[in-house]
Amino acid sequence: MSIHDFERYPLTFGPSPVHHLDRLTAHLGGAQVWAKREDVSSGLAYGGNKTRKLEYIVPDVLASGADTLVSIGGYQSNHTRQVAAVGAKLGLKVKLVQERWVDWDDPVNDKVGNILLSRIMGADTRLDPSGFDIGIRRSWQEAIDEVEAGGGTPYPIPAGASEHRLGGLGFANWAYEVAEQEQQLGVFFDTIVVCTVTGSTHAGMIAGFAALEDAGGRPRRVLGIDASATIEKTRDQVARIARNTAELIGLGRELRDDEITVLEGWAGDLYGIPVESTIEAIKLSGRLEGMIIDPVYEGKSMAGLVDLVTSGEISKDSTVLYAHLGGQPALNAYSGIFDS
Ligand code: 5PA
Repeated sequence: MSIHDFERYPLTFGPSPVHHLDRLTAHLGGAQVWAKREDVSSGLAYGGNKTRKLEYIVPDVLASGADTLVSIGGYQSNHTRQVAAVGAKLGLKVKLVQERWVDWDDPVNDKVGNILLSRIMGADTRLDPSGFDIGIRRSWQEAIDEVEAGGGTPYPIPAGASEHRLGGLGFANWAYEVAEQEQQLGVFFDTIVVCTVTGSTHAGMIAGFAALEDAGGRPRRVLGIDASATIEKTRDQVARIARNTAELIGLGRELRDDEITVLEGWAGDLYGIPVESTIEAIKLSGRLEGMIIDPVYEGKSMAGLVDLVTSGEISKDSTVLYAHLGGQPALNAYSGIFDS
């Protein structure tokens, strides 16, 4: 079994673009920094990393005969917005539990950005006062039960599509896509920087790059930057999903602990609350590259990249690939931090 044996339902335009961030690279004065853009690779409601994960889940949805996708996230979840878009595209109903994962008192937090888009696309959005947790939630189970009680057939998609058997495949394939793009561009990315919360993005990459390395590829580091602020849970979840995905794609060995690196230090104290380094990173990539990143995820992983490159922890002779996983619609709920 390899990644190529799994069916993929196309939801993206093709490989996501890869480009050099020349002004950011010059500003940081260290490693060469490139980006791979999940935020501009799909026509479905601005895309993002879940769209790529869902490409490997949709065949299972269609085979199941389900008529309703049921998923969960915060009020400003990018994941639930992408589930809403995929449901619209497939002609399925969508039920979303939107929990109060972030204690952020912007008055339009539950009205603009991602949740607004999900509503436009016809999803049934249900607000729930529960706080942040990447685990399996009762409210999600209740929503699934309700669909059944109403005579429907639910297809449950967990938070971030992570705790799903196939959840790691999208980014295992991302690794193969990177290897092909490297051939075309004549570069080698020795370091990958990726934001991690529910884990299957980072985990899929770990499994995919391990398989490439075992097939004779050069070794590289895949650095996950925690944005959950619940580091132990996220580390465990990344390790578990990476190992499951590795088995699924036929790695044929156990992943070593040193292949699973989740770094802490840029999440702040709470999921969803930007700290100074997040805001600086957002302004930096906006001003230098016109590249927009968000305060919940990508701003935190970019803050990590900036520090790691500046400190030389990612060395000057490195070529680093920043995984831009989307997420910009949430900015609308954070206008207060940029109003001066
Ligand atoms: C998210 C997740 P993982 O959850 O796969 O670790 O990905 C982290 C991540 N960047 C990184 C962006 C823009 C993301 O949206 N978002 C979640 C959501 O509900 O949107 C799953 C948490």
